[in-house]
Amino acid sequence: MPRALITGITGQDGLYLSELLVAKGYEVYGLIRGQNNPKAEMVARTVPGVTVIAADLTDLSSLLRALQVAQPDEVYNLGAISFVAYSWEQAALTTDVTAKGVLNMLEAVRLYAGDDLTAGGNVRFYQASSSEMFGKVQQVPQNEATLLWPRSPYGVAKVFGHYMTINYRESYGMHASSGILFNHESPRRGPEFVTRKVSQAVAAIKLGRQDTLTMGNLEARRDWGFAGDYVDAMWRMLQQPAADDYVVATGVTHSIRDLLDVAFAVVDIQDWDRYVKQDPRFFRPAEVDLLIGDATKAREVLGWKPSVDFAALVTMMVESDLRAAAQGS
Ligand code: NDP
Ligand code: GDR
Repeated sequence: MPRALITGITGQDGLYLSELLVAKGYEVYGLIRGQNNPKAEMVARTVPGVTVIAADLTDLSSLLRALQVAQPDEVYNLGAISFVAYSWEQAALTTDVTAKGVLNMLEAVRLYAGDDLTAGGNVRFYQASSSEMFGKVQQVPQNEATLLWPRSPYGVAKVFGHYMTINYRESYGMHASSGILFNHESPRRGPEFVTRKVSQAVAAIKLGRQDTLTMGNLEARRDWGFAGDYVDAMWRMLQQPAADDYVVATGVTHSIRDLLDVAFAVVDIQDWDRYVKQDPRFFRPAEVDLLIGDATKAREVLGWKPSVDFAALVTMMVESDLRAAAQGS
């Protein structure tokens, strides 16, 4: 039975990935931080059979102990401070977790694997890199060779993690791959991110529980896919004979206005202008440019392609929040 260790198991991707791996017959271990993290119970309920281990990405020795307990064949490093807007408010903390946390995890794997690693590596490592690294884009669409130009403390931290992953691959022969994933969403998306903020608000407006949705930049554009599809790409990367970097994206971009159009249309509201306000509070000090991913390499090498398009994704999220709101959750 293959064994996997996932950091960030309480997050959107951690839950989908653990479900995928359990279904494939893996024994799955997940890191939980904090002395009494209420999400531990949610993980146990959502993905029965997963074993949780207390550890924190900022504490190398806790990561080493987690590896000794899990004895994984595959490590998926998904843990991060992942909200871009927040990264300006706590840039140093974002650096500690999202940048240096990657180094801690890589180093823990190296220490854990010891000679085996230098001999070719028996622990495979996945790093959750991001399209935010492209920032002020130098090429449209973006692929694995596009110059990185991050525009937020989060983006800068992800660039560090990305190059450190490549460095461990090149220095120690570690089977370390980096997935440069574009935005991916789902009903499990945190409510701080724009798609979920909109889907929750649209459901509440439809049910008469909310009358205003306060937004930031409506002209921003993203290449949005479904998280369930994207965790499958992560797994495929670690099944390759050699580690590498891959862009994972749909190749289609939409604006926040498009998101509002589709989300409100699900509840038969066409004139959403009367509900939506803008507030400078939700604008960012710097925005990324036209993010569109070119996932040709993932398609050709991994055999990966997205299965859910933008309209289906937004509809799925609004319908899920309508059901949750109707049930009073
Ligand atoms: P989430 O924000 O949903 O989850 C982040 C996870 O990181 C949570 O489990 C959180 O734990 C954990 N975490 C935070 N701080 C620490 C810490 N100090 N030590 C250990 N774990 C910690 O993110 P997603 O699931 O959306 O994304 C997964 C990864 O992929 C992240 O690294 C993200 O940056 C990256 N990514 C995401 C994309 C997306 O569109 N979703 C696109 C590209 C990259 P807790 O619940 O306890 O806070
Ligand atoms: P992003 O996601 O920054 O792309 O990072 P987010 O959903 O937060 O923002 C997307 C775009 O929407 C605009 N926007 C708003 N965003 C939020 N959150 N709230 C608003 O009210 C709002 N109004 C407009 C933003 O300006 C932005 O342009 C996500 C995270 O998952 C990262 O961890 C990941 O690396 C990248 O996706 C790829």
